[in-house]
Amino acid sequence: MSDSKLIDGFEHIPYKMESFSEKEMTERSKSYFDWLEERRSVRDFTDKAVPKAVIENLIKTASTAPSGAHKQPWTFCAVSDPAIKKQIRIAAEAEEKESYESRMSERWKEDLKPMGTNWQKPFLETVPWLIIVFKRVYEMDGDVKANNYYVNESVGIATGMLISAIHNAGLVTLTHTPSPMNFLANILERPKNERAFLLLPVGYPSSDALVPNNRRKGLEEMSVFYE
Ligand code: IYR
Repeated sequence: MSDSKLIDGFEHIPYKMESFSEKEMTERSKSYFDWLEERRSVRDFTDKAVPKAVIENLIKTASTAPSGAHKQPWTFCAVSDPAIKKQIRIAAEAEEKESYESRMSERWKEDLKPMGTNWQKPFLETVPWLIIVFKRVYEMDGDVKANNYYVNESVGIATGMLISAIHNAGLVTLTHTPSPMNFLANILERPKNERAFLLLPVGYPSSDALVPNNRRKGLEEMSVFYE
Protein backbone atom coordinates (compact mmCIF):
# COMPACT_ATOMS: atom_id res chain seq x y z
CA MET A 1 0.00 0.00 0.00
CA SER A 2 1.45 3.36 -1.09
CA ASP A 3 0.61 5.43 2.04
CA SER A 4 1.56 2.75 4.54
CA LYS A 5 4.56 3.32 6.79
CA LEU A 6 7.03 1.07 8.55
CA ILE A 7 7.33 1.64 12.31
CA ASP A 8 10.02 -0.51 13.93
CA GLY A 9 9.82 -2.66 10.82
CA PHE A 10 6.04 -3.20 11.08
CA GLU A 11 3.56 -1.89 8.57
CA HIS A 12 1.10 0.79 9.74
CA ILE A 13 -1.73 1.90 7.49
CA PRO A 14 -3.73 5.14 7.52
CA TYR A 15 -6.91 5.01 9.58
CA LYS A 16 -10.00 6.65 8.18
CA MET A 17 -13.45 6.75 9.65
CA GLU A 18 -16.59 8.76 9.25
CA SER A 19 -17.05 11.50 11.85
CA PHE A 20 -20.18 13.45 12.74
CA SER A 21 -21.27 16.91 13.75
CA GLU A 22 -21.83 17.40 17.50
CA LYS A 23 -25.57 17.34 16.87
CA GLU A 24 -25.40 14.06 14.96
CA MET A 25 -23.01 12.66 17.57
CA THR A 26 -25.42 13.53 20.37
CA GLU A 27 -28.33 11.97 18.50
CA ARG A 28 -26.39 8.84 17.57
CA SER A 29 -25.05 8.31 21.10
CA LYS A 30 -28.57 8.76 22.48
CA SER A 31 -30.19 6.36 20.04
CA TYR A 32 -27.46 3.76 20.62
CA PHE A 33 -28.13 4.02 24.35
CA ASP A 34 -31.93 3.83 23.86
CA TRP A 35 -31.46 0.74 21.76
CA LEU A 36 -29.07 -1.08 24.14
CA GLU A 37 -31.25 -0.04 27.07
CA GLU A 38 -33.87 -2.41 25.62
CA ARG A 39 -31.58 -5.43 26.00
CA ARG A 40 -32.52 -7.92 28.69
CA SER A 41 -31.15 -11.28 29.78
CA VAL A 42 -33.81 -13.82 28.87
CA ARG A 43 -34.25 -17.35 30.23
CA ASP A 44 -37.21 -18.55 28.16
CA PHE A 45 -36.49 -19.32 24.54
CA THR A 46 -38.32 -20.89 21.61
CA ASP A 47 -36.77 -23.63 19.47
CA LYS A 48 -37.15 -21.53 16.30
CA ALA A 49 -34.09 -21.99 14.09
CA VAL A 50 -31.56 -19.21 13.58
CA PRO A 51 -29.52 -19.39 10.36
CA LYS A 52 -25.88 -20.41 10.77
CA ALA A 53 -24.85 -17.34 8.72
CA VAL A 54 -26.27 -15.12 11.48
CA ILE A 55 -24.25 -16.91 14.17
CA GLU A 56 -21.13 -16.59 12.00
CA ASN A 57 -21.68 -12.82 11.72
CA LEU A 58 -22.23 -12.50 15.48
CA ILE A 59 -18.97 -14.32 16.18
CA LYS A 60 -17.07 -12.24 13.62
CA THR A 61 -18.43 -9.10 15.34
CA ALA A 62 -17.23 -10.33 18.75
CA SER A 63 -13.79 -10.97 17.30
CA THR A 64 -13.47 -7.28 16.32
CA ALA A 65 -12.87 -6.57 20.03
CA PRO A 66 -9.55 -5.09 21.10
CA SER A 67 -7.25 -7.58 22.84
CA GLY A 68 -3.88 -7.64 24.60
CA ALA A 69 -1.14 -7.39 21.92
CA HIS A 70 -3.87 -8.26 19.41
CA LYS A 71 -3.61 -11.93 20.37
CA GLN A 72 -7.41 -12.37 20.10
CA PRO A 73 -7.25 -14.91 22.94
CA TRP A 74 -10.67 -16.43 22.35
CA THR A 75 -12.40 -19.38 20.68
CA PHE A 76 -16.16 -19.34 20.12
CA CYS A 77 -17.78 -22.77 19.95
CA ALA A 78 -21.23 -22.67 18.33
CA VAL A 79 -23.36 -25.73 19.05
CA SER A 80 -26.60 -26.61 17.27
CA ASP A 81 -26.18 -30.41 17.47
CA PRO A 82 -29.04 -31.61 19.74
CA ALA A 83 -26.99 -34.48 21.19
CA ILE A 84 -24.21 -32.10 22.31
CA LYS A 85 -26.76 -29.60 23.69
CA LYS A 86 -28.30 -32.42 25.71
CA GLN A 87 -24.91 -33.49 27.08
CA ILE A 88 -24.18 -29.89 28.05
CA ARG A 89 -27.56 -29.53 29.77
CA ILE A 90 -27.09 -32.72 31.79
CA ALA A 91 -23.59 -31.74 32.92
CA ALA A 92 -24.51 -28.09 33.61
CA GLU A 93 -27.56 -29.04 35.67
CA ALA A 94 -25.51 -31.52 37.72
CA GLU A 95 -23.03 -28.73 38.61
CA GLU A 96 -25.78 -26.16 39.14
CA LYS A 97 -27.78 -28.47 41.42
CA GLU A 98 -24.68 -29.00 43.55
CA SER A 99 -24.03 -25.23 43.58
CA TYR A 100 -27.56 -24.21 44.52
CA GLU A 101 -27.82 -26.98 47.11
CA SER A 102 -24.45 -26.68 48.79
CA ARG A 103 -21.81 -24.46 47.16
CA MET A 104 -23.55 -21.06 47.08
CA SER A 105 -23.87 -18.96 50.24
CA GLU A 106 -27.30 -18.12 51.66
CA ARG A 107 -26.62 -14.49 50.86
CA TRP A 108 -25.83 -15.31 47.22
CA LYS A 109 -29.07 -17.26 46.86
CA GLU A 110 -30.95 -14.41 48.52
CA ASP A 111 -29.39 -11.95 46.00
CA LEU A 112 -30.47 -14.22 43.13
CA LYS A 113 -34.10 -14.48 44.22
CA PRO A 114 -35.23 -11.45 42.18
CA MET A 115 -33.76 -13.08 39.02
CA GLY A 116 -36.04 -16.10 39.29
CA THR A 117 -33.24 -18.54 38.51
CA ASN A 118 -32.57 -22.06 39.80
CA TRP A 119 -30.45 -25.11 38.91
CA GLN A 120 -32.71 -26.19 36.07
CA LYS A 121 -31.53 -25.05 32.62
CA PRO A 122 -34.02 -26.36 30.04
CA PHE A 123 -33.03 -23.54 27.66
CA LEU A 124 -29.71 -25.33 27.07
CA GLU A 125 -31.66 -27.82 24.98
CA THR A 126 -34.45 -25.59 23.65
CA VAL A 127 -32.37 -22.89 21.98
CA PRO A 128 -31.19 -23.29 18.39
CA TRP A 129 -27.61 -22.32 19.27
CA LEU A 130 -25.30 -22.32 22.24
CA ILE A 131 -22.19 -20.18 21.94
CA ILE A 132 -19.54 -21.23 24.41
CA VAL A 133 -16.80 -18.66 24.78
CA PHE A 134 -13.37 -20.04 25.64
CA LYS A 135 -10.41 -17.98 26.73
CA ARG A 136 -7.05 -18.99 25.32
CA VAL A 137 -4.75 -18.64 28.30
CA TYR A 138 -1.63 -19.34 26.24
CA GLU A 139 -0.58 -20.33 22.72
CA MET A 140 1.93 -23.00 21.85
CA ASP A 141 4.99 -21.61 20.06
CA GLY A 142 6.43 -24.95 18.96
CA ASP A 143 6.62 -26.74 22.30
CA VAL A 144 7.00 -23.51 24.31
CA LYS A 145 4.00 -22.02 26.12
CA ALA A 146 3.49 -18.33 25.27
CA ASN A 147 1.06 -16.68 27.69
CA ASN A 148 -1.55 -14.32 26.27
CA TYR A 149 -2.06 -10.88 27.82
CA TYR A 150 -5.06 -9.39 29.65
CA VAL A 151 -7.01 -12.50 28.75
CA ASN A 152 -10.03 -11.89 31.00
CA GLU A 153 -10.30 -8.26 29.95
CA SER A 154 -9.98 -9.15 26.25
CA VAL A 155 -12.47 -12.02 26.33
CA GLY A 156 -14.84 -10.01 28.53
CA ILE A 157 -14.86 -7.16 26.00
CA ALA A 158 -15.39 -9.59 23.09
CA THR A 159 -18.29 -11.20 24.95
CA GLY A 160 -19.84 -7.79 25.56
CA MET A 161 -19.62 -7.05 21.86
CA LEU A 162 -21.15 -10.44 21.11
CA ILE A 163 -24.06 -9.64 23.43
CA SER A 164 -24.72 -6.32 21.69
CA ALA A 165 -24.50 -8.03 18.27
CA ILE A 166 -27.07 -10.61 19.41
CA HIS A 167 -29.38 -7.79 20.51
CA ASN A 168 -28.84 -5.98 17.21
CA ALA A 169 -29.88 -9.12 15.30
CA GLY A 170 -33.21 -9.15 17.18
CA LEU A 171 -32.24 -12.21 19.18
CA VAL A 172 -31.82 -12.73 22.91
CA THR A 173 -29.25 -14.33 25.16
CA LEU A 174 -28.26 -14.94 28.73
CA THR A 175 -24.79 -15.00 30.27
CA HIS A 176 -24.89 -18.43 31.80
CA THR A 177 -22.08 -19.29 34.19
CA PRO A 178 -22.27 -22.91 35.24
CA SER A 179 -19.66 -23.38 37.91
CA PRO A 180 -17.24 -25.10 37.70
CA MET A 181 -17.22 -24.97 33.91
CA ASN A 182 -14.50 -27.49 32.99
CA PHE A 183 -17.10 -29.99 31.74
CA LEU A 184 -17.52 -27.75 28.68
CA ALA A 185 -13.89 -28.22 27.59
CA ASN A 186 -14.32 -31.98 28.00
CA ILE A 187 -17.59 -32.25 26.07
CA LEU A 188 -16.35 -29.97 23.29
CA GLU A 189 -12.90 -31.62 23.28
CA ARG A 190 -11.03 -28.34 23.56
CA PRO A 191 -7.23 -28.23 23.81
CA LYS A 192 -5.48 -27.64 27.15
CA ASN A 193 -4.80 -23.93 26.52
CA GLU A 194 -8.53 -23.14 26.40
CA ARG A 195 -10.75 -22.57 29.45
CA ALA A 196 -14.50 -22.04 29.32
CA PHE A 197 -15.37 -18.39 30.02
CA LEU A 198 -19.14 -18.03 29.47
CA LEU A 199 -22.00 -19.89 27.85
CA LEU A 200 -24.50 -17.91 25.79
CA PRO A 201 -27.72 -19.51 24.57
CA VAL A 202 -28.87 -17.64 21.45
CA GLY A 203 -32.39 -17.63 20.05
CA TYR A 204 -35.82 -16.02 20.13
CA PRO A 205 -37.63 -15.23 23.37
CA SER A 206 -40.74 -17.29 23.97
CA SER A 207 -43.93 -15.26 23.60
CA ASP A 208 -44.65 -15.52 27.34
CA ALA A 209 -41.06 -14.87 28.47
CA LEU A 210 -40.89 -12.84 31.68
CA VAL A 211 -37.86 -10.86 32.84
CA PRO A 212 -37.23 -9.47 36.33
CA ASN A 213 -38.37 -5.90 36.79
CA ASN A 214 -34.79 -4.68 37.31
CA ARG A 215 -33.99 -1.01 37.30
CA ARG A 216 -30.67 0.20 36.02
CA LYS A 217 -28.51 2.65 37.95
CA GLY A 218 -28.87 6.22 36.78
CA LEU A 219 -25.88 8.19 35.51
CA GLU A 220 -25.42 9.97 38.85
CA GLU A 221 -25.23 6.63 40.69
CA MET A 222 -22.60 5.03 38.50
CA SER A 223 -20.39 7.82 37.18
CA VAL A 224 -18.27 10.70 38.45
CA PHE A 225 -17.26 13.54 36.17
CA TYR A 226 -14.07 15.57 36.80
CA GLU A 227 -14.32 18.72 34.65
N1 IYR B 1 -24.34 -20.05 37.89
C1 IYR B 1 -25.71 -20.05 38.36
C2 IYR B 1 -25.98 -19.04 39.40
C3 IYR B 1 -26.11 -17.63 39.02
C4 IYR B 1 -25.23 -16.71 39.54
C5 IYR B 1 -25.36 -15.38 39.28
I1 IYR B 1 -24.11 -14.03 40.14
C6 IYR B 1 -26.41 -14.94 38.43
O1 IYR B 1 -26.54 -13.58 38.16
C7 IYR B 1 -27.31 -15.85 37.93
C8 IYR B 1 -27.12 -17.20 38.21
C9 IYR B 1 -26.69 -20.00 37.18
O2 IYR B 1 -26.25 -19.73 36.04
O3 IYR B 1 -27.86 -20.20 37.42
